[in-house]
Amino acid sequence: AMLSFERKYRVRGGTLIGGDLFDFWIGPFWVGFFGVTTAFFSFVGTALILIGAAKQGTWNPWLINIAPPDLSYGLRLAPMYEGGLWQMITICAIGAFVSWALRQAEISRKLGMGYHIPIAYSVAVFAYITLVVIRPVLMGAWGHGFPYGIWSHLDWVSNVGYQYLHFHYNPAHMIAVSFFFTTVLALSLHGALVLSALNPPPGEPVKTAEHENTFFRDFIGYSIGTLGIHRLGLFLALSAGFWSAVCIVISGPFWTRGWPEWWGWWLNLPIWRN
Ligand code: UQ2
Repeated sequence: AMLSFERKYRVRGGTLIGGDLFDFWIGPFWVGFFGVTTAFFSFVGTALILIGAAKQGTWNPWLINIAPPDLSYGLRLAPMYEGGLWQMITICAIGAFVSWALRQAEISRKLGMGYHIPIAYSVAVFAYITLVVIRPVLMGAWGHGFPYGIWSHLDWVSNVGYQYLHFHYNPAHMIAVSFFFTTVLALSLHGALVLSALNPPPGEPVKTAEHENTFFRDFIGYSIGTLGIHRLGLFLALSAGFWSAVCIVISGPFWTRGWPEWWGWWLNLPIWRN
C-alpha cells in the first residue's frame, strides 16, 4: 500500500547515472542504478561468506570466520581459501557501502534535500575502509585487515589492543570514546526532552519548543535550540566515527610502540622533568 504522501513524491529525476532507466519503484522501494549495484554486491558478498562458512565447516553464526591473507602475501592477491575470499568479500562490501551512499545521494537530489545523510553515512564507511584498506596498505599487507566473523573480529580487536600494550592510552582513541559518550549524553537529553514535551499527563495539551527551551534555560541557563541540538548531535556522532578511524590508522603507520610510551613527551616536559 502507498501512504498518502508517497504518491506526491514519486517524481522522476535526481539520478546521477542511468537517467530514467532505473528511475522507478518496486513496492515502497525506489530502485535507481545504485539500488541495483547495492543488491548485486550484497548478494555476491553474502554468497562468498556462505562459501567460506561451508569450507570452514561451521554454520554456527558466532563462529563463522573469513580471515584475511597471511602477512607474507603482502599487498598481492591471495588464493581463494588463503585470504582471497576475504579480499573479494572486502571488494563486495565496499561496493555495496559506496553504492548505498550514492543511492542516498540520488534520493536526496530527487527530493531536493541536502546531502547530510550520505555525508553522515560516508563517515562510517570511511572508518571501515580505514580498517580494511588504508591501514593495511600503509602497513604493506592485507593481513592487517580484520577478520570477518562475530567472535574472530573481537579477538582481532583484543590482540591489536594488546599489541600496543594499553590501547586506552592512544590519545585519538580517548577523543573517539569521549565523542561516543557525549553522543549518548546528547541523544538521551534530546530524546527525553522531546518525549517529555510530547507526552503530557492525560487531558493536557502537548508542550511546545518554547517549553523545551525554557526547561534548559531554567536548568542550566542555556538552550542550544531545536535545530542546534540536531547540528550538535550530527557533529558529535561524526566526530566519534572520524576519531575512531584516526585512532586505528595511527596505530602502526605512525606509532609502533606501546601507547603508554607515547605520553613520554608529556612526562618529559621541562617543568617537571627534574
Ligand atoms: C536543547 C534543545 C533541544 C534538545 C536539548 C537541548 C530546545 C529539542 C537536549 C539541551 C542541550 C544542550 C544544552 C546542549 C548540551 C551539550 C552537550 C555537549 C551534550 O536546548 O532546544 O531541542 O533536545
